[in-house]
Amino acid sequence: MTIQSKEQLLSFVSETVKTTPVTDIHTHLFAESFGDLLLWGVDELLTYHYLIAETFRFRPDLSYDVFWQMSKQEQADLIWQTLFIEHTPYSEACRGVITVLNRLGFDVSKRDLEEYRAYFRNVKASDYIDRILGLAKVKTVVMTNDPFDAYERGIWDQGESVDSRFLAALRIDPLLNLWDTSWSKLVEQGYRVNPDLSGDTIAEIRRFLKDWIARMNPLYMAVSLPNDFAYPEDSVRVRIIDECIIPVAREADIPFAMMIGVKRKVNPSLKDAGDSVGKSDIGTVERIVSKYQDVKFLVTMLSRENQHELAVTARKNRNLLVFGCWWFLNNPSLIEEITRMRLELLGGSIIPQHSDCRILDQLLYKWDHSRGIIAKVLCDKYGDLFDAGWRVTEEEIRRDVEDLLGGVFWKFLGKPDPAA
Ligand code: RAT
Ligand code: ZN
Repeated sequence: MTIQSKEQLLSFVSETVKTTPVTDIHTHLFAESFGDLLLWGVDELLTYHYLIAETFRFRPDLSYDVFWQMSKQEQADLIWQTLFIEHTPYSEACRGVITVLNRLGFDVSKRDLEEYRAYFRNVKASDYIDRILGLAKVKTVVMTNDPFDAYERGIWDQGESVDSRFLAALRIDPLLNLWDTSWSKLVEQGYRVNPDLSGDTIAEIRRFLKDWIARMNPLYMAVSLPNDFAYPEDSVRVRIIDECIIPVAREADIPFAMMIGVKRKVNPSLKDAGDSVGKSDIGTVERIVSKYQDVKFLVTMLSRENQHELAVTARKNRNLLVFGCWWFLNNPSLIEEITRMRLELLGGSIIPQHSDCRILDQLLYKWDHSRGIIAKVLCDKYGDLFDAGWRVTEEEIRRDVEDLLGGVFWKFLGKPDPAA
């Protein structure tokens, strides 16, 4: 049905963005069968590493050691007291907690942390997964699966049936960023590798990747890379990319996802919260994606300064799909600016957002907040076309939104959306 009034257009766009189920292409969430790796509940929400960093800013006298020796509940109490009671929780990560509690039906005006805790004591993980995925309208979650993690390896080795709503991504950071220590972990797993890449090492790394692809059936291989990642370069990292990752990605027909721009451990005392951001050289992305046009690349960059040139690079290379507003960019003002710019340069051939959730409950806020912004930007774009006399149908809007919230990803992979 063709939409005839602007008012009707804007309300239909907003409603469609709000209700269309999402494929969340990068998270740190896990299916229930992964046991302790699946995090959920109010104490996990409060001890999210984004909030830990914010808490230390208001507690100049708090020793890092003292904090890390506290129990999770003690840490959560301190964070609640510092960020929510002694200050107003308007940072995006704080606001997220409030959105989650509100969406779960709690009276947040009571500020009663014990009441929220009491609820979680009586909830079963499987019911909670259903509840959160349902409320957040997330149909598929892509996990971050680490073959270097002994606990996780154990789960894959048991080969338990995996919840089809949770799909795998093979994460290979240690291989590309910490070869000095990770080569020995490959040896422990039975691969004949040498620290200097001599002998069978290259073939054995390929065998390692192919074995894990066979075991996990990942949608892509992924790595986070430092802001000074350079390509080409005479380095172990680049040799492994050229001689292992690229041929395996080609053969398995899965993308290589590069998340570029992290400065790891600028403050090691903060642990997971101690990483930062740096500007990267877009030439690195340009050179690698144009050299391997028969390989698919999913790319996100961490610094705001790289966003425009990344979008332009995607215009030139159809094997490059830009995704998400990552980590320090996952804030309303930046999501809006970046989404607007990407739609203007690339139309709908983008994945505007992923959640990066570490705690299941966060799906509620990360997607609520992002959907609101995506809807706002889309309303402007459809509105501009309307003003120029272009008319769209409801079916066309549904098609466009479904594409942005998952369809583009599945088409890029060349796979049917299993949840469709
Ligand atoms: O956003 C985050 O939680 C970061 O700590 C990282 O996990 C980042 O998203 C990554 O995947 O490396
Ligand atoms: Zn992540």
